[in-house]
Amino acid sequence: MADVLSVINPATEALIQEVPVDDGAAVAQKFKQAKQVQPGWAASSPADRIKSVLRFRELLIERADSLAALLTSETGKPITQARSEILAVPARIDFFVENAAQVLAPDRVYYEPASALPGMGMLEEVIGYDPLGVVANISAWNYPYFVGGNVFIPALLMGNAVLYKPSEFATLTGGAIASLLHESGIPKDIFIPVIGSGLTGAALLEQPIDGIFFTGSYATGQKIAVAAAPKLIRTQLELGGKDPAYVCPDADVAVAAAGLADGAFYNNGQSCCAIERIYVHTDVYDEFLAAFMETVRGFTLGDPTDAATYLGPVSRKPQLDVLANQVADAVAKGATLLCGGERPDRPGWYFAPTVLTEVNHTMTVMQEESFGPVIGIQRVASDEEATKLMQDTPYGLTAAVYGTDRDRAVAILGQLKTGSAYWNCCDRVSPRLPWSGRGHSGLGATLSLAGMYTFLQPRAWHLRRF
Ligand code: TXE
Repeated sequence: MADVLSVINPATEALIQEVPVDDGAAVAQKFKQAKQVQPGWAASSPADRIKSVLRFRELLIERADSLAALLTSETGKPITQARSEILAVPARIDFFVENAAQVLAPDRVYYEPASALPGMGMLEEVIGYDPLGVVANISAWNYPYFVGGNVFIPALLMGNAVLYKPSEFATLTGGAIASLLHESGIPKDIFIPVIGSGLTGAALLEQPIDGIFFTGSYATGQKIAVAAAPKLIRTQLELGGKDPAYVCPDADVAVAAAGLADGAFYNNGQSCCAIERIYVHTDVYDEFLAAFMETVRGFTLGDPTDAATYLGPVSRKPQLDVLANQVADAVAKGATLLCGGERPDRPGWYFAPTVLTEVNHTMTVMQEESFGPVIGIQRVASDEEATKLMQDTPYGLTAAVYGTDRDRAVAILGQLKTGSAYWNCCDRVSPRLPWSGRGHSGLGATLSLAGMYTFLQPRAWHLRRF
């Protein structure tokens, strides 16, 4: 009998379903199917591929309620946030669709008419774009529609076949995405879900795939890079972060507090670009802290299916220990626990929203990704001190500065090695801008035109006529 994985509801700890897992032989068979049909898909008209993707867009909107309910059931994401995620995908699809024809079109970059001189015929130089072939998309559970869609939508539009492995913590949503794509006209062998945990992901990497697009943790990202290295294939890794924010002395404190509290606690802090560390200038520290705590105390923790809930359970049980250990480590080293720090007395994998002050960089909470509802706030005396502390991380996903002076913010942010830089905002992603990490936050970019070209390989055409 095939192995199964158990899908558990994090809010109730009840078993939702057992799903059969793909073993090595099943993964190999799925690769073979995709390999066979991918050339035909690449040769199909981009207009037909666009039509299917636009139908998928329509279905997402039509079925947003039931898809959101499914996502909430297996990840514990509050229902309003699940709906928001699904309903934000159409804007990303619009960007990809609007640019697909232009990105795929060959570029004539040089032309020389035939000359009367002997042997000097017409010369044309053209850049053509070929799809990579069959690509693997190994995905995370925290935003399956966003992080998956950033890969599989442009990959399909550019003419690739996709073997899509959803996270084992968002398996049912992965299956729903596959059904919707197939119903929209994407052939079943062009988008194939591959079901299972890390072992299945590893089996996928053993296939002669033409590209790997991974979203997940730094630890797993390293393993993916090692497995992909001998293949010499396109390897893209979107990994975690320890994203900092700095509140300048001239900041609008109310705006900063509300924005950063949401940035730290939205989706229970389980966002790659969640605010993970806050540095506040001493001149506005007390005022900021008061406003921040007021916002956090206003967050409603509860049943994620209730539209009033802002904080649900965390999605993976083992993370509860990670969070408890970070809090214990910080308190043992002198931090002040302003709220939370423990599991509320109720069933489900809940952790109370936690704010720590008097923190420093000897504490794991200021060094390692929390990926949960825990935030450390540190007082600083100057922009220089804030900059130095923000730089003290191997990660480089995003950073934010709140203040009224744009030049000051840009000067600080320019000194940080991050893929995204925010002035008076945070935890924001745009389809028009590249989404990328530096250092331990990853390799390559999704979204923007760069995130479309990444699914293509250029070919240099040297064309002469005599
Ligand atoms: O990651 P994991 P998770 C980051 C986020 C956090 C992590 C959370 O910051 O660090 O993702 O996601 C499969 N060979 N981002 O917990 O555990 C596994 O089955 C092949 C960054 O899911 O690394 C799952 O499908 N595959 C971000 C996937 O890897 C393997 C946006 C990820 O699992 C494997 C969102 C193996 N050996 C989250 N082991 C961004 N930067 O955009 C596991 N897997």
